[in-house]
Amino acid sequence: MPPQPLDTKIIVVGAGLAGIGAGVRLLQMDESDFVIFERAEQLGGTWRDNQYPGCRCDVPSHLYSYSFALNPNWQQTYADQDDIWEYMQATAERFGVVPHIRFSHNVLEAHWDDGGHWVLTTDRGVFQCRYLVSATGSLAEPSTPSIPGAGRFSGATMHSARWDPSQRFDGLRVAVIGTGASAVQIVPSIQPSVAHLSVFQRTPGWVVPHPLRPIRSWERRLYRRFPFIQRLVRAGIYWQREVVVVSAFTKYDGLRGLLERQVRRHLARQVRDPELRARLAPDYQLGCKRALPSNDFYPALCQPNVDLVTEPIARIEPEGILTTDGQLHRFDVIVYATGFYVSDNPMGGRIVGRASHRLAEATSGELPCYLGTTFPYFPNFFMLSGPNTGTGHTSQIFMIECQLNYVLDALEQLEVDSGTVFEVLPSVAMSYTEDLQRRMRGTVWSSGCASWYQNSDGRNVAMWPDYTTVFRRQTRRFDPTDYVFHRAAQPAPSVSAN
Ligand code: N01
Repeated sequence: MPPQPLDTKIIVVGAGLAGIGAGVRLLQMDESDFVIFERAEQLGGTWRDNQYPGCRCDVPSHLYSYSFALNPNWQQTYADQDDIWEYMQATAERFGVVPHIRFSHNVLEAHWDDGGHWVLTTDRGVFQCRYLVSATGSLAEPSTPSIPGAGRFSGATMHSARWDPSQRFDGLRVAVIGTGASAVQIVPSIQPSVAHLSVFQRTPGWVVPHPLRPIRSWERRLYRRFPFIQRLVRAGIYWQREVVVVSAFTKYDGLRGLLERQVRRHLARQVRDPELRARLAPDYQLGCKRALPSNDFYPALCQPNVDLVTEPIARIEPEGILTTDGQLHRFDVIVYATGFYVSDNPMGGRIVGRASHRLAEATSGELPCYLGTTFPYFPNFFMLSGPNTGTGHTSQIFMIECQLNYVLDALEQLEVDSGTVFEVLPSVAMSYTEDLQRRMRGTVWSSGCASWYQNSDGRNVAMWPDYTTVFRRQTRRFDPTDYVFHRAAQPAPSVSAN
């Protein structure tokens, strides 16, 4: 076991895309006094955890990579889970991040001690640091609904993000609960081998045509030889998505209507049965829930061994699932493709700032937040992929890199006076949050559907409501006038978030 650092300048929690990105950028600015705590034995975050069959990113590969580590070797225009996970491991190795990762260190609690430190209790000891960076990700904690009787089911169950590779499906009767991004990939992957598949749909998704294709070997050679060509392709994808998708989702209803008509044609082309088609047609705006690229989900639903169940689930019996119409559907396996705890991610309850405030108050929208990154009552703290930094149309890595620019600029400025403690001004965080929620009105995300983008009050705490260029501009520089500073070991400034 490596020696435990009792005190280190920076601790990053989580070795997923954000944590590895943070490690690379810290090393690039000659900062090596940091460790990354990772609860698992391997890095990779959501791309390590989601090993269900068919798992693939729905953002094009050339865009879904760090700007400092383009990958000319992507095999397909939309990379599968294996390739992304391998890319993450290769990037962490290549930039020297791996020696900084403390694997199998689960952070049980982190609290600010008012003496200028964060104190972290892990299952491998207690550590402290001056700056804490949370990079635990928003899609990290699988959510399995508490359906009455679930514990009495006599067959096998699994969540899409905790896939059991030893489970065989051949010849079995299988239920998939949910029709989100995970389900539309699982269903066509297992349908050919199962005896019978029932897909339990509560709300139909917008299933859009998938422009997936293999990247040819001559293209890969071209990207290896002339990296600027891959940069051009990447820029083209980025701008096309910004201009078309963000405009349609946030500003121009007419453009959204045009896209909706195209997507409805995809449904009409792929599902000939009018009764099934009607049950699959969404009755809310495109983009309100995450759009689901797939060319094989609808065809799988049309197969004779598949049925779509839209009757609500009443409870689970030892033999299967009972729906509210009194029908018992018998199964050997139940797959929960039911998503994640996002605004109510349990990690939020474990990070405790000044005056006993918990990060959960910020992630659930009770406390204001600044740039999705800093919060009142949380001194010397940064959160990556924090509230309202999510996007449905472009790469989350773009948003993470914007945040990293900001964090690194902050650290550089703060290190001029190394005893400084900083905290965002509540007035700044409040006016930022109010402005963001004001811009959210009139976007597709406020058009009335329910999704994981919202907290329990229906407030959208996940999505960025504008062009990502705006976020990049806002996070370019750390502006000290947005913050209050004091010396470590002095009493914290008296600030109120209200
Ligand atoms: O989860 P979801 P996911 N009874 O929350 C249903 C990313 N991702 O794992 O819509 C019955 O989207 C729920 O129904 P409803 C991506 O950001 C990306 O699929 O709430 N059904 C819904 O259909 C994505 O958005 C990729 O009415 C219940 C489903 O379960 C995010 O992860 C691939 C239920 C949950 O859908 C989450 O996707 C995979 C209940 N009690 C994931 N509770 C790609 O890049 C929930 N549901 C391709």
